[in-house]
Amino acid sequence: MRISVAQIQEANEALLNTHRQSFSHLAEQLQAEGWQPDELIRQIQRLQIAIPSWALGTGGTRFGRFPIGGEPRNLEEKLEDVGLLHALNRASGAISLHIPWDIPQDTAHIRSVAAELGLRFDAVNSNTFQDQPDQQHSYKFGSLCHTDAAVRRQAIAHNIEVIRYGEALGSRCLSIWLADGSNHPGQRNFVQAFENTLHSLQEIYEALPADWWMLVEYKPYEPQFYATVIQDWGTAFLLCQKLGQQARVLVDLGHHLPNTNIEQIVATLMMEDRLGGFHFNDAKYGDDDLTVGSIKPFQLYLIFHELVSGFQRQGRQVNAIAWMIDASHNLKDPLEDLLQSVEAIQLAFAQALIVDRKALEEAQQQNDATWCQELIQKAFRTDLRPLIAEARLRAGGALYPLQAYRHLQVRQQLIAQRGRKAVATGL
Ligand code: PSV
Ligand code: MN
Repeated sequence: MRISVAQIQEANEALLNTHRQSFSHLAEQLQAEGWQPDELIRQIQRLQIAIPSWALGTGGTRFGRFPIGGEPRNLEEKLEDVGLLHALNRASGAISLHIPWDIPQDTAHIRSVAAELGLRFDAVNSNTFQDQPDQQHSYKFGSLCHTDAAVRRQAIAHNIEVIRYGEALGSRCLSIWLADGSNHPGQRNFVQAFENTLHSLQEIYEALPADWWMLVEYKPYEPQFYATVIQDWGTAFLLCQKLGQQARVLVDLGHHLPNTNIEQIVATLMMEDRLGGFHFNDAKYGDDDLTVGSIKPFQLYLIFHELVSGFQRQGRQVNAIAWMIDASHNLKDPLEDLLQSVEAIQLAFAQALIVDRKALEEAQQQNDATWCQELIQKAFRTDLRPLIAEARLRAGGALYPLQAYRHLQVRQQLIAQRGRKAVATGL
């Protein structure tokens, strides 16, 4: 299924007048504060968020899964779904693949389908946390950290294979998340596990094309509940430092223990120029993979405040790192959830763009805590939804993507085409 320009225009029709009024009011307000709405819009349009190929179907927990119907049955249909999102919001112009869940059989064909939909391939992800039916050695006791060199060799070879798929698709980074760790005190020698992981990563790093990045993702627990080899940003950072300039840390928002100051981690990684990418989601308790911005929108905004400050310091554009969503949709329609997530990311980014950084710096120097907080909260409390809608409108997208999605009955059509029982690969 494809969404045409005419369908988008038709969906926008009824909303145009109200939108014009609210946008012109907001634009005036922003201009009065010294911002240029056109420039803000250009920056918002530049931010493209990769959609994970594994999150287009309903997720589940170990207690069950409740498929919604019409889920993509193969990679082409996954591209088609991301194409639908991108047609609506013009901000989801990339897809991140997980291998072997989504092996591109015919890379030239898959590339041309993606190009036709205006999509590019973001990070390719390896998977050594599950055993595949045809694999020789098991990852039950780890992969890159394993005590047995043969298991490590198999996991290294898999990662190199993923790089090759990525090259054929035009991707520029390999994203590695390891489930390696232990469940029981004393089960594993920490030092040996770290060193094995480092040496395995070094071999993969050597196979990395010169213009690629290796993204190293950390996570404190799950599936291992006693110790995880790459448990936190410090461990990931240490590995990256030992590996070389092309290795960078990937921050998944759900991979922190409760109340961790993620924005401070982001600031430190940017200071050291080691931030490589993001997996956006939101969480209440653990790695809950909920809709971005649904639980802690203020935290998301503070993270973007550090990101924007960091990019401005470095003189870089916002598209300098890999932006991805990593979420699971257990109750909602995955496509609806992804539309909400992308919008939440855009909003937090836009709010961070209108922080008066000069005034903030002065207030910080004077230790004027009250005024610092005032400046930070002012931007967060400005309703920038009309600005995001205008950015979409100018790019040919829908003023209100979620409403347009429902109006066009996308899910019903996908069910009619693919069947009620179609279930996507993923977790
Ligand atoms: C692990 O929880 C993770 O965040 C990693 O990024 C995996 O690749 C992904 O989720 C699998 O769904
Ligand atoms: Mn992740």
